[in-house]
Amino acid sequence: MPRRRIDGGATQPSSRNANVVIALVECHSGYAMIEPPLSIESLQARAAGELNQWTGSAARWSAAAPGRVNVIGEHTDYNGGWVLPMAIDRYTVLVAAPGLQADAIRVRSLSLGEQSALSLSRLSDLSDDKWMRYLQGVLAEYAHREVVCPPLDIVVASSVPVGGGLSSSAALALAMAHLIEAVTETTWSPSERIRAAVSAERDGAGVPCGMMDQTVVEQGQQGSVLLLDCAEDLISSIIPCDNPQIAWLVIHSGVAHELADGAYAQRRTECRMICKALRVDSLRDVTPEMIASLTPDLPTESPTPSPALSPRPFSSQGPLDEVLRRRARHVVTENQRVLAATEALKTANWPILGQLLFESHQSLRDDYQVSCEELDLLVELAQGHDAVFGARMTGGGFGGCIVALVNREALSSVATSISQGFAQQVGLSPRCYQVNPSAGAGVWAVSS
Ligand code: GAF
Repeated sequence: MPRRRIDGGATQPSSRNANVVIALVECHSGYAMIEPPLSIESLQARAAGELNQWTGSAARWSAAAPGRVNVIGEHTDYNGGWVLPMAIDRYTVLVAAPGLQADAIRVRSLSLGEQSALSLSRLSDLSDDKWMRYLQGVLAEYAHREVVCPPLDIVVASSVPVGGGLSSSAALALAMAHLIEAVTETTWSPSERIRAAVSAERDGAGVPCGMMDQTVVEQGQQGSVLLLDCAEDLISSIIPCDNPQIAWLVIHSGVAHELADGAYAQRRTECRMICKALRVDSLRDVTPEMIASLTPDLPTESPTPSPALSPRPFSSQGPLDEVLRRRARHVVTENQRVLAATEALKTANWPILGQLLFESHQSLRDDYQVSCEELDLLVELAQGHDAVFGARMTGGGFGGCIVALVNREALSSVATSISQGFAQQVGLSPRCYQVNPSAGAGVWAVSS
């Protein structure tokens, strides 16, 4: 699978050594280790300043939505399973003023350094700019139900890393939903907004995603993670996790994940094939015994992961293909891990929770095959540190970030040690963020 680095260069293991010297120089001059968060107010002030410079208008409306980190439960949402995500204190903020161009929504993104526009009378003509399609999709969902936005000039400022697997797209879509409601003086329910944002991602951006990201971005709770039951699309419990003993460290591999390029959709297809073979509606209904009965020869130890593995033609009568069995095993065991992790979180049993995170990563790497070398290296480096309880890739995969559960007292030394180990092997200092569980999306008053 082609991967793009955030800095635009190709991922070339062979070119790594050439970069080591540069990275080591960075090490000696001191890393800016953990990037401090930017408040919603400061993001809003930046965006409002830009809007004023660009159009001469003062910001009249504003909305904000957080990114998310999924603690555990990956690729289970579209299988009717369980997930355990939190909204985080990294935000996408939109500010807007009445538009100066008739029939147009004009948008300037400070984080992307790009500007784009779309026509309100032709919302179904997909924008050439992928990021614009999230806004367009949400506008179209509101327009279908007669909530018609007037022309607007919008500026986006964000501290959610793009391509990091931290749901920058769901944050953009849900901030837009709240902005439309502020402008049109409408109020939709959280589940209506979530559905609008999911449609924007599926139809506009072409990613056949589940509901996890949009649900937690909309309904996140300060200081807590959400246990979501994706069979019912509901929050099944809210679990406090702002314990002073621990910290959540997110480290970006520097590899931009691309969900729309086919591998995500391929995993969904594989899961549907398994359901057909087992004659069940969803993998939620599959037990380990059902897989075991079909896989007498499946080794306990996973083979070396091969990105080229893909399912062979499949007969619903015969035994499950090796690749499909592994996909099923990931989903079924991951659901069990989410429920076990929920108990560990409730009882503040960090060693058990940490172990479950490591096991989840292994399963995603070997059975579901959605990790990459850089994510594996980050998890391996985390595993070598005493103060790390557990770590795993988070989000859709194929790049993006890991999340590590860390003893808070040692947070800074963990970040330094993982960053240095990564820089020595890959030639790049990864970006590190300490994230805290935060509240979901909403309208944000414009400060004068
Ligand atoms: C992406 C998707 F958008 C989610 O719905 C979910 O499937 C996730 O990948 C994997 O757990 O973030």
